Amino acid sequence: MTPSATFATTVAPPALDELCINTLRFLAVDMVQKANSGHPGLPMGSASMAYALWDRSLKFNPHDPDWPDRDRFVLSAGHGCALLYALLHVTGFDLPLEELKRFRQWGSRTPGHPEYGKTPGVEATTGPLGQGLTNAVGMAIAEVTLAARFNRPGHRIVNHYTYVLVSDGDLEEGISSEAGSDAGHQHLGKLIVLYADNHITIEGSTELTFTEDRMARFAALGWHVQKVERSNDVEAVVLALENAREETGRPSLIAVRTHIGFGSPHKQDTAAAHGEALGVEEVRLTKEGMGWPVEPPFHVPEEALEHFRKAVARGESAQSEWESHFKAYVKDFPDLAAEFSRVIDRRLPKDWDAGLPAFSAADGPMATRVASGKTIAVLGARLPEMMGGSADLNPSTHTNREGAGDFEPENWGGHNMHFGIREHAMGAILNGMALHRGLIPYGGTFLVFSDYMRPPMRLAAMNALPVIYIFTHDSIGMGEDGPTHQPVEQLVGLRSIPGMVVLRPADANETVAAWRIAIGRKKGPVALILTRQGLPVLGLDKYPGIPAGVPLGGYILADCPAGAKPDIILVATGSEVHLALEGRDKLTTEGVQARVVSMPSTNHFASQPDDYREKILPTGTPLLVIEAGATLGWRSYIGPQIDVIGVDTFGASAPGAVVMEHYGFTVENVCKQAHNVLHRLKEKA
Ligand SMILES: Cc1ncc(C[n+]2csc(CCOP(=O)(O)OP(=O)(O)O)c2C)c(N)n1
Repeated sequence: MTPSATFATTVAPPALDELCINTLRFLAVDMVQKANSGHPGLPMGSASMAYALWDRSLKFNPHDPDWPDRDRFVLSAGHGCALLYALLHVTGFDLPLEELKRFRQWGSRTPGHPEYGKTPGVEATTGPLGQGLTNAVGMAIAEVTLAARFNRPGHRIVNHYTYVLVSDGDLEEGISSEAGSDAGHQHLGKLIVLYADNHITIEGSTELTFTEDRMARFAALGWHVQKVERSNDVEAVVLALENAREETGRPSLIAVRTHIGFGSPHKQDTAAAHGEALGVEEVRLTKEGMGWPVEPPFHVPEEALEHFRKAVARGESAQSEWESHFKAYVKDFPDLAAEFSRVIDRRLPKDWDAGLPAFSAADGPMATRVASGKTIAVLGARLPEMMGGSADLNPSTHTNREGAGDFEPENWGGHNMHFGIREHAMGAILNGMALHRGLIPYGGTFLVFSDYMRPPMRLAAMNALPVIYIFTHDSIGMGEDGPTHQPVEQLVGLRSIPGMVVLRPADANETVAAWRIAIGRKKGPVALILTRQGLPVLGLDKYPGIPAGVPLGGYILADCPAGAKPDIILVATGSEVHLALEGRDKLTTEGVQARVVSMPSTNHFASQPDDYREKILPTGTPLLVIEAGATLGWRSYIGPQIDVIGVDTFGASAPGAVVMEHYGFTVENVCKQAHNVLHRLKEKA
């Protein structure tokens, strides 16, 4: 396969470029060496191409990292983050050199892999390979769809590129084919990928595992592909980037033949440069070999800093140019401009939830997936920023919005997305859309296939991204397709993701309440778990507590006669709530007083104050939990005799022993918690 273009010049970068590139290289080397942990090889090899992009084309303002029309840059090979932190520092983001010296330490702004929200200028949490590339596809989708919606002749207020730096690992991961296929199909011409083609992964040469013709593969996926043979040829990378931007109909892949650990006399082009500090002696030899002062570490030559910091003036001028365009836009299109600001700020319009349906018993039986579809139709009409679809299951997941148009190549104004049978990419694309801002992304599939998209869901939770999942066919109750399609362990699995709100509504009215929560949640994902089968509708006349009860996670749906103390509490979720209600009626005739608690969200219930939870599930009253899924997880409702030292939030970047201590895994804390349990039991006795 011949790439669309090959650049094989051998020009060494001019002196100032070289000084700047070496500044990046050695900042990364020193960060990893000081932490004695991290990945020096990729930064050393990729510094020149990153420099070519950041110095010559990337549109960004270090003093306003969130300016909406900036170009996006995603370091998909997140393990190489020392390079990103070095770039952010030298170009003038709020990342002082001190933070680079605290690389990978507790509480620093330079965690072991880039974390969105922790470091200004980091556009996405990356590290799990393939995710960043696919986030970037989502960002590029957001760009074209917002451009279609908001740009007007003479007014291009949405007009930026999405750049990504990937490694072999990113392209080996299967998700890159899903994402590449979708990006090629959608003609995302403003997506440009720089590939650090260094022929090395952890176990050695890519000859071991990765011998396909990558250029041919991406060309077949509909991409424009180019090769740059020499990584240090800044001008060749600059030219390839220009070509990529000129190619408007296809996304671009630029494979740059980089050298892992460039400059290290004993480690360059070997796996030894990948994932550990070079070592004091090798750092010395590398610096000497490249004419760099051995001491002090973290050396930033004034001339290089001065050059890098021009990014601030450049960025401020690009931003102010955009702002003056935007002012003119406000004048010509005041309503659209206000709408643009609203969606970028994630503000909901006034009365956004007016007109949501209220269902009556006569509407039933109705599957909650159907109620969800009806709710989406109403919400979508009021919230044009809602955009989503499913992994080829729209007719089953009820995720299609009538009249909202299809998002298709060159018809980017459509709201209905067709992700194809690509759940993994769908999850990561939704993350990219949310990261970009301006959209409320949602995606659907069968609950059992949520497993295929678990990695991006975990990242959505970690990044606190407002992404909505619509998972239907939610239990063995889905029937005939059998065990391969019947989810069992997925509910507990989703609930175990810190920050993921899981809602399994019992009927159509709980479904509406669940959607209200999902749309209102601006920080963090929500999974709606919906039935395939029809369910009776719990009319609001008989069950007026539903709208207020669902947001509490669990509430009393049907109680014992006034004043009576329940003999037992039936706790149920989703379709099993109806079983609990019928069971309660029968138990009453048998002389047993039963309360029915509907618990659409164990997460929300767990976060209610103790006295509320005690009111709903008084200590000592027997419980029977009814849920058509794995029973693991319900044990935490057993009572005061149980406590757990565990991890219910995402971890932190620091040496392992420090992390363990901060999370309470110490002898002192074990004893303290043991005393707490004993004390609680004594009090209850
Ligand atoms: C999904 C996933 N699997 C495994 C890893 C662990 N890992 C980190 S880097 C890497 C591969 C290294 O090769 P490459 O991507 O070429 O990076 P380079 O050696 O050029 O730094 C692996 C397997 C990961 N980060 N993400």
